[in-house]
Amino acid sequence: MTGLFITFEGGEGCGKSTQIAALKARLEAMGKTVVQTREPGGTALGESVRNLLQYDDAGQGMSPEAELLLFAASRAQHVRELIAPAIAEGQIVLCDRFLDSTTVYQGVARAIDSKKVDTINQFAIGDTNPDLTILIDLPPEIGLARVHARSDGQLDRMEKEAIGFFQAVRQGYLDLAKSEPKRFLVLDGSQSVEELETQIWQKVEATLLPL
Ligand code: T5A
Repeated sequence: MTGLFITFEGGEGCGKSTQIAALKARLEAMGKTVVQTREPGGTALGESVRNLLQYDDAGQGMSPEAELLLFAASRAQHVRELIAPAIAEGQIVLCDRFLDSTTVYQGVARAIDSKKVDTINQFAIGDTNPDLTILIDLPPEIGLARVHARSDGQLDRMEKEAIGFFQAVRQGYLDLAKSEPKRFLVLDGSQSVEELETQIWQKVEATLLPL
Protein backbone atom coordinates (compact mmCIF):
# COMPACT_ATOMS: atom_id res chain seq x y z
CA MET A 1 0.00 0.00 0.00
CA THR A 2 1.45 3.33 -0.98
CA GLY A 3 0.15 6.76 -0.10
CA LEU A 4 0.18 10.12 -1.79
CA PHE A 5 2.56 13.04 -1.42
CA ILE A 6 1.15 16.51 -2.21
CA THR A 7 3.22 19.67 -1.82
CA PHE A 8 2.07 23.30 -1.78
CA GLU A 9 4.26 26.09 -3.10
CA GLY A 10 4.09 29.82 -3.69
CA GLY A 11 5.30 33.16 -2.38
CA GLU A 12 4.68 34.53 1.11
CA GLY A 13 1.03 34.88 2.06
CA CYS A 14 -0.28 33.18 -1.10
CA GLY A 15 -2.69 31.03 0.94
CA LYS A 16 -0.95 27.64 1.25
CA SER A 17 -1.69 27.04 4.94
CA THR A 18 -5.34 28.01 4.46
CA GLN A 19 -5.77 25.56 1.57
CA ILE A 20 -3.87 22.74 3.27
CA ALA A 21 -6.20 22.94 6.27
CA ALA A 22 -9.27 22.83 4.00
CA LEU A 23 -7.95 19.90 1.95
CA LYS A 24 -7.03 17.96 5.08
CA ALA A 25 -10.58 18.35 6.41
CA ARG A 26 -12.09 17.10 3.13
CA LEU A 27 -9.77 14.10 2.94
CA GLU A 28 -10.39 13.14 6.56
CA ALA A 29 -14.14 13.36 5.95
CA MET A 30 -13.56 10.64 3.30
CA GLY A 31 -11.85 8.50 5.93
CA LYS A 32 -8.29 9.10 4.72
CA THR A 33 -5.36 9.36 7.10
CA VAL A 34 -3.62 12.66 6.48
CA VAL A 35 -0.29 13.99 7.70
CA GLN A 36 -0.03 17.77 7.60
CA THR A 37 3.50 19.10 7.77
CA ARG A 38 5.73 21.98 6.70
CA GLU A 39 9.19 23.09 5.68
CA PRO A 40 11.45 24.14 7.08
CA GLY A 41 10.33 22.06 10.04
CA GLY A 42 8.13 19.00 10.45
CA THR A 43 10.45 17.24 12.93
CA ALA A 44 12.06 18.37 16.21
CA LEU A 45 15.36 18.86 14.38
CA GLY A 46 13.65 20.64 11.49
CA GLU A 47 11.78 23.03 13.79
CA SER A 48 15.08 23.97 15.47
CA VAL A 49 16.59 24.62 12.05
CA ARG A 50 13.48 26.68 11.15
CA ASN A 51 14.09 28.91 14.15
CA LEU A 52 17.71 29.39 13.10
CA LEU A 53 16.65 30.24 9.55
CA GLN A 54 13.86 32.62 10.47
CA TYR A 55 14.21 34.19 13.91
CA ASP A 56 17.43 33.38 15.78
CA ASP A 57 19.98 36.21 16.00
CA ALA A 58 22.60 33.63 14.98
CA GLY A 59 20.95 33.63 11.54
CA GLN A 60 21.71 37.31 10.87
CA GLY A 61 24.32 37.62 8.11
CA MET A 62 23.80 34.00 7.07
CA SER A 63 25.53 33.20 3.75
CA PRO A 64 23.37 31.91 0.87
CA GLU A 65 25.38 28.67 0.93
CA ALA A 66 24.74 28.08 4.64
CA GLU A 67 21.06 28.90 4.08
CA LEU A 68 20.81 26.34 1.27
CA LEU A 69 22.40 23.63 3.40
CA LEU A 70 20.21 24.36 6.42
CA PHE A 71 17.01 24.05 4.35
CA ALA A 72 18.41 20.81 2.91
CA ALA A 73 19.32 19.47 6.36
CA SER A 74 15.80 20.11 7.63
CA ARG A 75 14.41 18.34 4.54
CA ALA A 76 16.73 15.31 4.78
CA GLN A 77 15.50 14.62 8.32
CA HIS A 78 11.88 15.39 7.43
CA VAL A 79 11.84 12.88 4.55
CA ARG A 80 13.43 10.06 6.53
CA GLU A 81 11.68 10.57 9.87
CA LEU A 82 8.18 11.55 8.76
CA ILE A 83 7.33 11.79 5.05
CA ALA A 84 8.68 8.55 3.58
CA PRO A 85 7.38 6.33 6.45
CA ALA A 86 3.90 7.92 6.22
CA ILE A 87 3.72 7.39 2.44
CA ALA A 88 4.89 3.79 2.89
CA GLU A 89 2.00 3.24 5.33
CA GLY A 90 -0.51 4.49 2.75
CA GLN A 91 -1.12 7.90 4.29
CA ILE A 92 -1.62 11.17 2.44
CA VAL A 93 1.09 13.72 3.20
CA LEU A 94 0.30 17.43 2.69
CA CYS A 95 3.47 19.46 2.91
CA ASP A 96 3.65 23.27 3.07
CA ARG A 97 6.76 23.85 0.88
CA PHE A 98 9.29 21.22 -0.22
CA LEU A 99 12.25 21.03 -2.60
CA ASP A 100 10.80 23.50 -5.14
CA SER A 101 11.15 26.24 -2.50
CA THR A 102 14.89 25.58 -2.46
CA THR A 103 15.08 25.51 -6.27
CA VAL A 104 13.38 28.89 -6.45
CA TYR A 105 14.40 30.82 -3.30
CA GLN A 106 18.04 29.67 -3.12
CA GLY A 107 18.61 28.74 -6.78
CA VAL A 108 16.77 31.55 -8.58
CA ALA A 109 16.35 34.39 -6.08
CA ARG A 110 19.72 33.94 -4.31
CA ALA A 111 21.32 33.02 -7.65
CA ILE A 112 23.15 29.90 -6.43
CA ASP A 113 24.23 27.66 -9.31
CA SER A 114 21.18 25.60 -10.25
CA LYS A 115 23.14 22.37 -10.83
CA LYS A 116 24.55 22.55 -7.31
CA VAL A 117 21.09 23.25 -5.89
CA ASP A 118 19.64 20.28 -7.80
CA THR A 119 22.40 17.97 -6.55
CA ILE A 120 21.84 19.02 -2.94
CA ASN A 121 18.05 18.75 -3.34
CA GLN A 122 18.32 15.22 -4.72
CA PHE A 123 20.70 14.19 -1.94
CA ALA A 124 18.24 15.52 0.65
CA ILE A 125 15.11 13.82 -0.72
CA GLY A 126 16.47 10.50 -2.02
CA ASP A 127 13.62 8.99 -4.03
CA THR A 128 10.79 10.78 -2.18
CA ASN A 129 9.35 13.00 -4.92
CA PRO A 130 5.98 14.77 -4.74
CA ASP A 131 3.13 13.18 -6.74
CA LEU A 132 1.39 16.52 -7.12
CA THR A 133 2.52 20.10 -6.47
CA ILE A 134 -0.01 22.90 -6.13
CA LEU A 135 1.48 26.29 -6.93
CA ILE A 136 -0.61 29.22 -5.72
CA ASP A 137 0.54 32.13 -7.86
CA LEU A 138 0.08 35.64 -6.49
CA PRO A 139 1.76 39.02 -7.10
CA PRO A 140 4.18 39.41 -4.17
CA GLU A 141 2.76 42.84 -3.29
CA ILE A 142 -0.58 41.20 -2.43
CA GLY A 143 0.95 38.28 -0.53
CA LEU A 144 3.26 40.50 1.49
CA ALA A 145 0.40 42.87 2.33
CA ARG A 146 -1.47 39.87 3.78
CA VAL A 147 1.61 38.85 5.78
CA HIS A 148 2.09 42.41 7.09
CA ALA A 149 -1.58 42.62 8.07
CA ARG A 150 -1.18 39.42 10.08
CA SER A 151 2.27 39.74 11.56
CA ASP A 152 1.86 42.70 13.91
CA GLY A 153 5.21 44.12 12.76
CA GLN A 154 7.03 40.85 13.48
CA LEU A 155 8.58 39.74 10.18
CA ASP A 156 10.92 36.75 9.83
CA ARG A 157 14.38 36.99 8.20
CA MET A 158 13.14 36.05 4.71
CA GLU A 159 10.13 38.37 4.84
CA LYS A 160 12.52 41.33 5.23
CA GLU A 161 13.93 40.83 1.70
CA ALA A 162 13.32 43.53 -0.96
CA ILE A 163 10.38 43.23 -3.37
CA GLY A 164 12.74 42.26 -6.25
CA PHE A 165 13.62 39.08 -4.38
CA PHE A 166 9.97 38.01 -4.24
CA GLN A 167 9.40 38.96 -7.88
CA ALA A 168 12.29 36.63 -8.79
CA VAL A 169 10.70 33.92 -6.61
CA ARG A 170 7.37 34.30 -8.40
CA GLN A 171 8.92 34.08 -11.87
CA GLY A 172 11.10 31.17 -10.77
CA TYR A 173 8.03 29.21 -9.70
CA LEU A 174 6.18 29.92 -12.95
CA ASP A 175 9.18 28.80 -15.03
CA LEU A 176 9.59 25.66 -12.94
CA ALA A 177 5.90 24.76 -13.26
CA LYS A 178 6.12 25.20 -17.03
CA SER A 179 9.05 22.78 -17.14
CA GLU A 180 7.09 20.09 -15.21
CA PRO A 181 3.46 20.51 -16.29
CA LYS A 182 2.45 16.98 -15.22
CA ARG A 183 3.42 17.48 -11.59
CA PHE A 184 2.27 21.10 -11.15
CA LEU A 185 -1.21 22.55 -10.83
CA VAL A 186 -0.91 26.35 -11.07
CA LEU A 187 -3.74 28.37 -9.53
CA ASP A 188 -4.51 32.09 -9.43
CA GLY A 189 -4.08 33.02 -5.77
CA SER A 190 -6.11 36.22 -6.09
CA GLN A 191 -9.29 34.14 -6.19
CA SER A 192 -11.37 33.62 -3.07
CA VAL A 193 -10.49 30.93 -0.52
CA GLU A 194 -13.56 28.96 -1.63
CA GLU A 195 -12.75 29.13 -5.36
CA LEU A 196 -9.23 27.88 -4.73
CA GLU A 197 -10.51 25.13 -2.45
CA THR A 198 -12.86 23.86 -5.18
CA GLN A 199 -10.14 23.80 -7.86
CA ILE A 200 -7.72 21.97 -5.55
CA TRP A 201 -10.37 19.43 -4.61
CA GLN A 202 -11.19 18.68 -8.26
CA LYS A 203 -7.55 17.91 -8.95
CA VAL A 204 -6.98 15.88 -5.79
CA GLU A 205 -10.15 13.82 -6.35
CA ALA A 206 -8.98 13.00 -9.88
CA THR A 207 -5.54 12.08 -8.55
CA LEU A 208 -7.06 9.82 -5.89
CA LEU A 209 -9.39 7.94 -8.27
CA PRO A 210 -6.86 5.43 -9.62
CA LEU A 211 -5.38 4.73 -6.15
N1 T5A B 1 12.14 28.88 2.22
C1 T5A B 1 11.53 27.71 2.57
C2 T5A B 1 13.31 28.88 1.41
O1 T5A B 1 13.87 29.94 1.13
N2 T5A B 1 13.78 27.68 0.97
C3 T5A B 1 13.21 26.48 1.30
O2 T5A B 1 13.70 25.41 0.87
C4 T5A B 1 12.02 26.50 2.11
C5 T5A B 1 11.35 25.22 2.50
C6 T5A B 1 9.19 29.91 5.07
C7 T5A B 1 10.23 30.80 4.44
O3 T5A B 1 11.35 30.02 4.09
C8 T5A B 1 11.62 30.14 2.72
C9 T5A B 1 10.34 30.58 2.09
C10 T5A B 1 9.72 31.44 3.15
O4 T5A B 1 10.26 32.74 3.03
P1 T5A B 1 6.92 30.38 6.30
O5 T5A B 1 6.92 31.01 7.66
O6 T5A B 1 6.68 28.93 6.23
O7 T5A B 1 8.25 30.75 5.58
O8 T5A B 1 5.96 31.25 5.46
P2 T5A B 1 5.19 30.99 4.15
O9 T5A B 1 5.44 29.63 3.61
O10 T5A B 1 5.47 32.12 3.24
O11 T5A B 1 3.71 30.96 4.68
P3 T5A B 1 2.73 32.07 5.09
O12 T5A B 1 2.06 31.59 6.34
O13 T5A B 1 3.34 33.42 5.14
O14 T5A B 1 1.73 32.07 3.89
P4 T5A B 1 0.71 30.99 3.37
O15 T5A B 1 0.67 29.78 4.21
O16 T5A B 1 0.95 30.82 1.94
O17 T5A B 1 -0.65 31.79 3.52
P5 T5A B 1 -1.83 31.66 4.61
O18 T5A B 1 -2.75 30.60 4.23
O19 T5A B 1 -1.24 31.65 5.98
O20 T5A B 1 -2.57 33.04 4.32
C11 T5A B 1 -1.96 34.29 4.59
C12 T5A B 1 -3.06 35.30 4.94
O21 T5A B 1 -3.88 35.52 3.82
C13 T5A B 1 -5.22 35.13 4.08
C14 T5A B 1 -5.19 34.27 5.33
O22 T5A B 1 -6.37 34.36 6.07
C15 T5A B 1 -3.98 34.83 6.07
O23 T5A B 1 -4.33 35.93 6.84
N3 T5A B 1 -5.70 34.43 2.88
C16 T5A B 1 -6.44 35.01 1.91
N4 T5A B 1 -6.92 36.25 1.76
C17 T5A B 1 -7.62 36.53 0.63
N5 T5A B 1 -7.86 35.59 -0.35
C18 T5A B 1 -7.41 34.33 -0.24
N6 T5A B 1 -7.64 33.44 -1.22
C19 T5A B 1 -6.65 34.00 0.94
N7 T5A B 1 -6.04 32.86 1.34
C20 T5A B 1 -5.47 33.15 2.53
